[in-house]
Amino acid sequence: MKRRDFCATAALATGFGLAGSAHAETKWDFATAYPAINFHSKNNQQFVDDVAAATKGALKIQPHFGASLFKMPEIKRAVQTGNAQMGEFFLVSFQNEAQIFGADGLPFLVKDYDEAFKLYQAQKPYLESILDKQGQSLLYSVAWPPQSIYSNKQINSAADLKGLKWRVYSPTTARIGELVGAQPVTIQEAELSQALATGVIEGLITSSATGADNKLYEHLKYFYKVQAWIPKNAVTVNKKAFAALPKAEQDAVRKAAAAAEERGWKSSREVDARSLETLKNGGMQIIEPSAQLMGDLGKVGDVVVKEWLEKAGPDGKALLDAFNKSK
Ligand code: PCA
Repeated sequence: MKRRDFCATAALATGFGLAGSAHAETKWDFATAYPAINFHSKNNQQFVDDVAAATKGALKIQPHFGASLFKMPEIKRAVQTGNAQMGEFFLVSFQNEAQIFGADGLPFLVKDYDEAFKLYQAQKPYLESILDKQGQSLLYSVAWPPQSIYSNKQINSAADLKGLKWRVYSPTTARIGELVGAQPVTIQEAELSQALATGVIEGLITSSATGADNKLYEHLKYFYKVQAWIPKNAVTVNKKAFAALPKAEQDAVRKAAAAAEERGWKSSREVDARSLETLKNGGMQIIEPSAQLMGDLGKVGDVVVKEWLEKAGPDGKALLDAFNKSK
Protein backbone atom coordinates (compact mmCIF):
# COMPACT_ATOMS: atom_id res chain seq x y z
CA MET A 1 0.00 0.00 0.00
CA LYS A 2 3.01 2.23 -0.03
CA ARG A 3 3.06 4.91 -2.64
CA ARG A 4 5.67 7.46 -3.46
CA ASP A 5 4.16 9.72 -6.09
CA PHE A 6 5.84 12.45 -7.99
CA CYS A 7 3.74 15.51 -7.65
CA ALA A 8 4.26 18.16 -10.22
CA THR A 9 1.02 20.12 -9.92
CA ALA A 10 2.61 23.06 -8.15
CA ALA A 11 5.50 23.19 -10.56
CA LEU A 12 3.19 23.22 -13.57
CA ALA A 13 0.92 25.83 -12.07
CA THR A 14 3.79 28.24 -11.56
CA GLY A 15 5.19 27.51 -15.00
CA PHE A 16 8.61 26.29 -13.89
CA GLY A 17 8.39 22.97 -15.69
CA LEU A 18 8.90 19.53 -14.18
CA ALA A 19 12.60 19.00 -13.72
CA GLY A 20 13.50 21.62 -11.11
CA SER A 21 10.49 21.65 -8.80
CA ALA A 22 8.94 18.19 -8.78
CA HIS A 23 8.88 16.83 -5.25
CA ALA A 24 8.30 13.38 -3.81
CA GLU A 25 5.22 12.72 -1.77
CA THR A 26 4.96 9.71 0.49
CA LYS A 27 1.63 8.28 1.62
CA TRP A 28 1.35 6.01 4.60
CA ASP A 29 -1.55 4.10 6.10
CA PHE A 30 -1.91 4.20 9.90
CA ALA A 31 -4.10 1.36 11.18
CA THR A 32 -5.80 1.92 14.54
CA ALA A 33 -8.55 0.08 16.39
CA TYR A 34 -10.39 2.67 18.45
CA PRO A 35 -13.19 5.07 17.49
CA ALA A 36 -12.31 8.54 16.19
CA ILE A 37 -13.78 10.10 19.37
CA ASN A 38 -11.35 8.16 21.59
CA PHE A 39 -8.52 10.20 23.11
CA HIS A 40 -5.80 7.96 21.61
CA SER A 41 -7.37 8.51 18.20
CA LYS A 42 -7.47 12.28 18.67
CA ASN A 43 -3.85 12.18 19.76
CA ASN A 44 -2.94 10.14 16.69
CA GLN A 45 -4.77 12.61 14.47
CA GLN A 46 -2.75 15.44 15.98
CA PHE A 47 0.46 13.47 15.34
CA VAL A 48 -0.54 13.02 11.70
CA ASP A 49 -1.32 16.74 11.35
CA ASP A 50 1.99 17.68 12.98
CA VAL A 51 3.92 15.46 10.55
CA ALA A 52 2.04 16.91 7.57
CA ALA A 53 2.82 20.46 8.74
CA ALA A 54 6.48 19.76 9.53
CA THR A 55 7.10 18.08 6.16
CA LYS A 56 4.96 20.60 4.26
CA GLY A 57 2.73 17.77 3.07
CA ALA A 58 5.58 15.61 1.75
CA LEU A 59 4.66 12.82 4.20
CA LYS A 60 0.93 12.22 4.26
CA ILE A 61 -0.24 9.73 6.86
CA GLN A 62 -3.80 8.48 6.55
CA PRO A 63 -5.22 7.29 9.88
CA HIS A 64 -7.83 4.52 9.76
CA PHE A 65 -9.82 4.57 13.00
CA GLY A 66 -12.17 2.03 14.52
CA ALA A 67 -10.40 -1.08 13.18
CA SER A 68 -11.54 -0.13 9.68
CA LEU A 69 -8.33 -1.25 7.94
CA PHE A 70 -7.28 -4.12 10.22
CA LYS A 71 -8.77 -5.54 13.40
CA MET A 72 -6.75 -4.84 16.54
CA PRO A 73 -5.17 -8.33 16.79
CA GLU A 74 -3.96 -8.00 13.16
CA ILE A 75 -2.49 -4.52 13.34
CA LYS A 76 0.90 -5.42 14.80
CA ARG A 77 1.52 -8.01 12.13
CA ALA A 78 0.29 -5.63 9.40
CA VAL A 79 3.01 -3.15 10.39
CA GLN A 80 5.58 -5.94 10.58
CA THR A 81 4.81 -7.06 7.02
CA GLY A 82 4.43 -3.52 5.68
CA ASN A 83 0.73 -3.92 4.83
CA ALA A 84 0.30 -0.79 6.91
CA GLN A 85 3.25 1.53 7.41
CA MET A 86 2.05 2.50 10.88
CA GLY A 87 -0.22 0.97 13.46
CA GLU A 88 -1.52 1.30 16.99
CA PHE A 89 -2.17 -1.76 19.12
CA PHE A 90 -2.84 -2.72 22.71
CA LEU A 91 0.37 -4.15 24.10
CA VAL A 92 -0.99 -6.59 26.69
CA SER A 93 -3.02 -8.40 24.05
CA PHE A 94 0.28 -9.67 22.63
CA GLN A 95 1.66 -11.14 25.85
CA ASN A 96 1.67 -14.67 24.43
CA GLU A 97 4.19 -13.51 21.81
CA ALA A 98 6.51 -12.00 24.40
CA GLN A 99 5.83 -11.76 28.11
CA ILE A 100 7.37 -8.27 28.15
CA PHE A 101 4.29 -7.00 26.27
CA GLY A 102 2.20 -7.93 29.30
CA ALA A 103 4.22 -6.13 31.98
CA ASP A 104 1.83 -3.18 32.09
CA GLY A 105 -1.14 -5.51 32.53
CA LEU A 106 0.07 -7.03 35.78
CA PRO A 107 -2.35 -6.40 38.66
CA PHE A 108 -1.56 -3.85 41.36
CA LEU A 109 2.02 -3.23 40.32
CA VAL A 110 1.47 0.51 39.84
CA LYS A 111 -0.73 2.74 41.96
CA ASP A 112 -1.01 5.77 39.68
CA TYR A 113 0.06 7.37 36.38
CA ASP A 114 3.46 8.43 37.76
CA GLU A 115 4.29 4.83 38.58
CA ALA A 116 2.85 3.64 35.28
CA PHE A 117 5.23 5.99 33.49
CA LYS A 118 8.15 4.62 35.53
CA LEU A 119 7.11 1.08 34.66
CA TYR A 120 7.07 2.14 31.00
CA GLN A 121 10.64 3.43 31.28
CA ALA A 122 11.74 0.08 32.71
CA GLN A 123 9.83 -1.82 30.01
CA LYS A 124 10.83 0.39 27.08
CA PRO A 125 14.31 -1.00 26.22
CA TYR A 126 12.83 -4.52 26.03
CA LEU A 127 9.85 -3.35 24.01
CA GLU A 128 12.09 -1.52 21.56
CA SER A 129 14.36 -4.49 21.09
CA ILE A 130 11.53 -7.02 20.54
CA LEU A 131 9.69 -4.73 18.13
CA ASP A 132 12.90 -4.03 16.25
CA LYS A 133 13.39 -7.75 15.70
CA GLN A 134 9.84 -7.81 14.34
CA GLY A 135 10.63 -5.25 11.65
CA GLN A 136 9.10 -2.26 13.37
CA SER A 137 10.13 0.63 15.49
CA LEU A 138 8.34 2.06 18.54
CA LEU A 139 7.24 5.65 17.94
CA TYR A 140 5.23 6.33 21.09
CA SER A 141 3.25 4.62 23.77
CA VAL A 142 0.37 6.11 25.73
CA ALA A 143 -1.45 4.80 28.79
CA TRP A 144 -5.15 4.07 29.00
CA PRO A 145 -6.81 5.26 32.21
CA PRO A 146 -6.68 2.75 35.11
CA GLN A 147 -8.61 -0.48 34.60
CA SER A 148 -11.71 -1.01 36.74
CA ILE A 149 -14.54 -3.49 36.92
CA TYR A 150 -17.93 -3.00 35.24
CA SER A 151 -20.75 -5.38 36.02
CA ASN A 152 -24.47 -5.96 35.63
CA LYS A 153 -24.69 -6.95 39.31
CA GLN A 154 -23.10 -5.99 42.61
CA ILE A 155 -19.59 -7.31 43.17
CA ASN A 156 -18.50 -7.29 46.80
CA SER A 157 -15.98 -10.12 46.67
CA ALA A 158 -14.27 -12.29 44.09
CA ALA A 159 -16.94 -14.93 44.75
CA ASP A 160 -19.49 -12.57 43.17
CA LEU A 161 -17.58 -12.84 39.88
CA LYS A 162 -18.17 -16.58 39.76
CA GLY A 163 -20.06 -17.64 36.63
CA LEU A 164 -20.07 -14.10 35.24
CA LYS A 165 -19.62 -13.87 31.47
CA TRP A 166 -16.38 -11.96 31.64
CA ARG A 167 -14.99 -10.08 28.65
CA VAL A 168 -11.21 -10.45 28.31
CA TYR A 169 -8.59 -8.72 26.16
CA SER A 170 -5.31 -10.35 27.23
CA PRO A 171 -3.86 -13.58 28.64
CA THR A 172 -3.81 -11.96 32.09
CA THR A 173 -7.47 -10.93 32.05
CA ALA A 174 -8.35 -14.44 30.91
CA ARG A 175 -6.28 -15.95 33.74
CA ILE A 176 -7.94 -13.67 36.28
CA GLY A 177 -11.30 -14.79 34.95
CA GLU A 178 -10.28 -18.41 35.36
CA LEU A 179 -8.96 -17.90 38.89
CA VAL A 180 -12.21 -16.31 40.08
CA GLY A 181 -14.37 -18.87 38.29
CA ALA A 182 -15.84 -16.45 35.75
CA GLN A 183 -16.46 -17.37 32.10
CA PRO A 184 -13.83 -15.59 30.02
CA VAL A 185 -14.82 -14.48 26.50
CA THR A 186 -12.43 -12.60 24.21
CA ILE A 187 -14.10 -9.55 22.70
CA GLN A 188 -12.45 -6.67 20.87
CA GLU A 189 -13.26 -3.13 21.93
CA ALA A 190 -14.91 -2.47 18.57
CA GLU A 191 -17.44 -5.23 19.36
CA LEU A 192 -18.14 -4.37 23.00
CA SER A 193 -21.53 -2.72 22.65
CA GLN A 194 -22.85 -5.54 20.54
CA ALA A 195 -21.55 -8.18 22.95
CA LEU A 196 -23.31 -6.42 25.81
CA ALA A 197 -26.53 -5.89 23.89
CA THR A 198 -26.71 -9.57 22.98
CA GLY A 199 -25.80 -10.81 26.48
CA VAL A 200 -22.53 -12.42 25.39
CA ILE A 201 -20.84 -10.65 28.30
CA GLU A 202 -22.03 -9.39 31.71
CA GLY A 203 -18.91 -7.82 33.08
CA LEU A 204 -15.41 -6.66 32.19
CA ILE A 205 -12.36 -4.77 33.30
CA THR A 206 -11.48 -1.70 31.27
CA SER A 207 -10.95 2.04 31.57
CA SER A 208 -13.39 4.83 32.33
CA ALA A 209 -12.60 6.10 28.81
CA THR A 210 -13.68 2.91 27.07
CA GLY A 211 -16.80 2.84 29.25
CA ALA A 212 -17.68 6.37 28.18
CA ASP A 213 -16.74 5.86 24.50
CA ASN A 214 -19.04 2.83 24.32
CA LYS A 215 -21.80 4.13 26.62
CA LEU A 216 -21.45 1.08 28.84
CA TYR A 217 -24.00 2.63 31.24
CA GLU A 218 -26.68 1.66 28.74
CA HIS A 219 -26.04 -1.99 29.61
CA LEU A 220 -24.24 -2.15 32.94
CA LYS A 221 -25.07 -0.51 36.28
CA TYR A 222 -21.98 -0.87 38.45
CA PHE A 223 -18.44 0.42 38.20
CA TYR A 224 -15.95 -0.69 40.87
CA LYS A 225 -12.94 1.59 40.97
CA VAL A 226 -10.34 -1.11 41.54
CA GLN A 227 -7.71 0.58 39.30
CA ALA A 228 -5.90 -2.72 38.90
CA TRP A 229 -3.36 -1.68 36.23
CA ILE A 230 -2.60 1.05 33.70
CA PRO A 231 -1.93 -0.59 30.32
CA LYS A 232 -0.71 1.12 27.17
CA ASN A 233 -1.16 1.31 23.43
CA ALA A 234 1.94 1.29 21.27
CA VAL A 235 2.28 3.13 17.98
CA THR A 236 4.87 1.62 15.68
CA VAL A 237 6.26 2.18 12.20
CA ASN A 238 7.49 -0.36 9.68
CA LYS A 239 11.29 -0.14 9.73
CA LYS A 240 11.77 -0.24 5.95
CA ALA A 241 9.15 2.45 5.36
CA PHE A 242 10.83 4.64 7.95
CA ALA A 243 14.32 4.03 6.53
CA ALA A 244 13.08 5.04 3.06
CA LEU A 245 12.24 8.56 4.27
CA PRO A 246 14.64 11.46 3.77
CA LYS A 247 16.46 12.30 7.01
CA ALA A 248 14.50 15.52 7.56
CA GLU A 249 11.21 13.59 7.38
CA GLN A 250 12.49 10.93 9.78
CA ASP A 251 13.35 13.71 12.22
CA ALA A 252 9.90 15.24 11.78
CA VAL A 253 8.25 11.88 12.57
CA ARG A 254 10.38 11.33 15.69
CA LYS A 255 9.75 14.85 16.90
CA ALA A 256 5.98 14.60 16.41
CA ALA A 257 6.06 11.17 18.12
CA ALA A 258 7.81 12.56 21.20
CA ALA A 259 5.20 15.32 21.39
CA ALA A 260 2.38 12.78 20.95
CA GLU A 261 3.67 10.67 23.80
CA GLU A 262 3.82 13.60 26.18
CA ARG A 263 0.44 14.97 25.10
CA GLY A 264 -1.15 11.51 25.23
CA TRP A 265 -0.17 10.79 28.83
CA LYS A 266 -1.50 14.18 29.87
CA SER A 267 -4.80 13.72 28.09
CA SER A 268 -5.19 10.22 29.53
CA ARG A 269 -5.35 11.73 33.04
CA GLU A 270 -7.83 14.40 31.96
CA VAL A 271 -9.97 11.93 30.07
CA ASP A 272 -10.15 9.66 33.12
CA ALA A 273 -11.70 12.40 35.25
CA ARG A 274 -14.06 13.46 32.46
CA SER A 275 -15.13 9.92 31.61
CA LEU A 276 -15.99 9.09 35.23
CA GLU A 277 -18.39 12.08 35.12
CA THR A 278 -19.87 10.81 31.85
CA LEU A 279 -20.46 7.38 33.37
CA LYS A 280 -22.10 8.90 36.44
CA ASN A 281 -24.30 11.17 34.33
CA GLY A 282 -25.30 8.15 32.29
CA GLY A 283 -26.64 6.52 35.45
CA MET A 284 -23.78 4.26 36.39
CA GLN A 285 -22.95 3.81 40.06
CA ILE A 286 -19.28 4.60 40.68
CA ILE A 287 -18.34 2.53 43.72
CA GLU A 288 -15.23 2.29 45.90
CA PRO A 289 -14.51 -1.43 46.07
CA SER A 290 -14.93 -3.25 49.39
CA ALA A 291 -11.88 -4.33 51.38
CA GLN A 292 -12.98 -7.91 50.74
CA LEU A 293 -13.00 -7.44 46.96
CA MET A 294 -9.61 -5.69 46.98
CA GLY A 295 -8.16 -8.40 49.24
CA ASP A 296 -9.47 -11.15 46.99
CA LEU A 297 -8.21 -9.44 43.83
CA GLY A 298 -4.86 -8.83 45.52
CA LYS A 299 -4.45 -12.59 46.04
CA VAL A 300 -5.41 -13.31 42.45
CA GLY A 301 -2.96 -10.62 41.36
CA ASP A 302 -0.12 -12.23 43.32
CA VAL A 303 -0.70 -15.52 41.49
CA VAL A 304 -0.76 -13.77 38.12
CA VAL A 305 2.46 -11.84 38.79
CA LYS A 306 4.21 -14.98 40.03
CA GLU A 307 3.17 -16.92 36.91
CA TRP A 308 4.25 -14.04 34.67
CA LEU A 309 7.68 -13.94 36.31
CA GLU A 310 8.12 -17.66 35.75
CA LYS A 311 7.37 -17.25 32.06
CA ALA A 312 9.18 -13.95 31.56
CA GLY A 313 12.46 -15.28 32.97
CA PRO A 314 15.50 -13.07 33.70
CA ASP A 315 14.30 -10.19 31.49
CA GLY A 316 11.01 -10.03 33.38
CA LYS A 317 12.79 -10.02 36.70
CA ALA A 318 15.26 -7.35 35.57
CA LEU A 319 12.35 -5.22 34.32
CA LEU A 320 10.49 -5.43 37.64
CA ASP A 321 13.71 -4.82 39.61
CA ALA A 322 14.43 -1.71 37.53
CA PHE A 323 10.87 -0.50 38.09
CA ASN A 324 10.97 -1.13 41.84
CA LYS A 325 14.25 0.75 42.11
CA SER A 326 12.82 3.72 40.19
CA LYS A 327 9.68 4.01 42.35
N1 PCA B 1 -9.75 0.04 26.63
C1 PCA B 1 -9.34 -0.95 25.65
C2 PCA B 1 -7.96 -1.33 26.08
C3 PCA B 1 -7.81 -0.87 27.48
C4 PCA B 1 -8.90 0.09 27.68
O1 PCA B 1 -9.04 0.84 28.64
C5 PCA B 1 -10.23 -2.16 25.70
O2 PCA B 1 -11.00 -2.33 26.63
O3 PCA B 1 -10.09 -3.01 24.81
